[in-house]
Amino acid sequence: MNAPLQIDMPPEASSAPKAYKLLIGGRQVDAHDGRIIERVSPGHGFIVSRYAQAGETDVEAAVQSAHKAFEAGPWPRMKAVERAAILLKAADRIETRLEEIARLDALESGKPIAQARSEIAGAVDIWRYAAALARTLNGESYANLGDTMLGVVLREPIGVVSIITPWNFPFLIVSQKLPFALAAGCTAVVKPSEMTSASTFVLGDILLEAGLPAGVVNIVAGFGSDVGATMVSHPLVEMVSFTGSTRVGKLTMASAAASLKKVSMELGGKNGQIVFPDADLEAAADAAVFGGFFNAGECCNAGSRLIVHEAIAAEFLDAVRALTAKVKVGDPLDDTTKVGAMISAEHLDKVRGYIGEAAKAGVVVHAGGQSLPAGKGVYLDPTILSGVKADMAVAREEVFGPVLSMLTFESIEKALHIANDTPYGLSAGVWSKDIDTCMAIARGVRSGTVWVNTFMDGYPELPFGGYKQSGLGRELGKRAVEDYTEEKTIQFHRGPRTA
Ligand code: TXE
Repeated sequence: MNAPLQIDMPPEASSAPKAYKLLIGGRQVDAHDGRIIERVSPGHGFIVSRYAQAGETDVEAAVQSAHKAFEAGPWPRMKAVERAAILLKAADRIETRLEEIARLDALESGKPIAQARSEIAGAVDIWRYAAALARTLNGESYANLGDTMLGVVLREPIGVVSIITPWNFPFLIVSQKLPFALAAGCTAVVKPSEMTSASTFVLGDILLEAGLPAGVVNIVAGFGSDVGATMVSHPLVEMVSFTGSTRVGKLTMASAAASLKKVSMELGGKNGQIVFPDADLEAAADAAVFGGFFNAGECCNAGSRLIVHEAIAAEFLDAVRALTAKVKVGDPLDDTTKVGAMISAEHLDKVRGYIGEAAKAGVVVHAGGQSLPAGKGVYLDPTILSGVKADMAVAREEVFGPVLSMLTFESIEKALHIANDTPYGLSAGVWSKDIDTCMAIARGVRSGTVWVNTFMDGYPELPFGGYKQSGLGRELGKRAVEDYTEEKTIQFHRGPRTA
């Protein structure tokens, strides 16, 4: 075994933690009762940020402010071109501050800095895409209802939207929601995860700098049980856009149902990559490692189940193990790191629990073989489990860690059965050179996305979301702005009433 990797303390560790205030009504304010949340960098073990911790009184102020900005305007009534100009300015400002935002996300979530940079660059692209959609949002007209009738269907902003986001992609996920809500003319209250709020507060700054009117976006840091829950149940909120666990998604939907709010849900996944013997096995192994260990597996799209044809299972396992041994685990701030820290010690314990259970049940555990950092920090060596059975917890539940479970199949039907045999339906991948095989899997898998000979790429143009318990509704894609609108039918009649 090599000597354990050393984690260098970054300069931030020797200065005071950055402090962030709530954004309410265009002003940065302390929490009503002065409480704060301290975030410890999971990669280094020092307090990296302090956020004002909202309570119900602060949420009330934030919702009232969003409501006022919606009712009094000007935001919902501005020309689309004016709203688009502000979104474009925001995109430019995000690009200018990319390094700062990426570093905050890396420090607070433990993700590798190089990956964080590409997420922020992706977010810039999404803000620009949303700006373009603002200008193409239109309704429908019906001149085919007879000479005396003209039907017009307007797309009007739905109102105040509560946006609740998790810790795994702090800046990217808010960017999959907020710019589309804004493009539609909505106002918003945003709650980032209590563990990774800093970059969302920076986004608040950026939006004010870009000329967003006060109160259009309000940001509250805090916990789900009080802040999140109030954002969902508040009578002045018309829609809830949530990304997080399926468990909390269900609670959120139930609460939103009490006042019949619209919901958009991006929840968990238990995604399979299905590998056939005729595939480009080198590419498939590379994608298996990427899909399993990207963002330390803390990813709804993680390809956490490798479903491999039994004829190549041994060879493929060797290839994946060899590549895994080369995946560099370590300091999130090191440009060459591929797997950084996990989000928290509690989460690490949960993931280790899954590995322990599987081992007890006879599964073979192949660790990546890295020497993990000594001292502070929450790290787990990428782990491959072979001999996993489809009914084991590790094969059915969202582990949310760098753990790849390998299962085998002998026919297309069996592969499909395994892939679909979970409550989730977010994404899947298939590797084969045979178009019929690819088509059979792509059509047969019940999931929102299927990658064919690729894995986990995403584009703002393509809708993203889940079947079954992976969610409700789609984000991104050309209809993303429409999701934040209501349809209003107006019938224009001319002449004497005949009906
Ligand atoms: O998610 P939560 P957590 C999964 C993953 C992970 C587990 C727990 O399996 O291990 O969820 O992560 C807010 N009303 N995913 O605890 O709890 C909360 O404050 C309203 C899947 O972070 O769902 C945070 O802002 N809001 C996933 C957000 O909801 C509430 C992403 C998500 O928190 C609330 C992250 C409530 N009652 C975790 N309770 C993915 N699909 O990518 C909590 N929140």
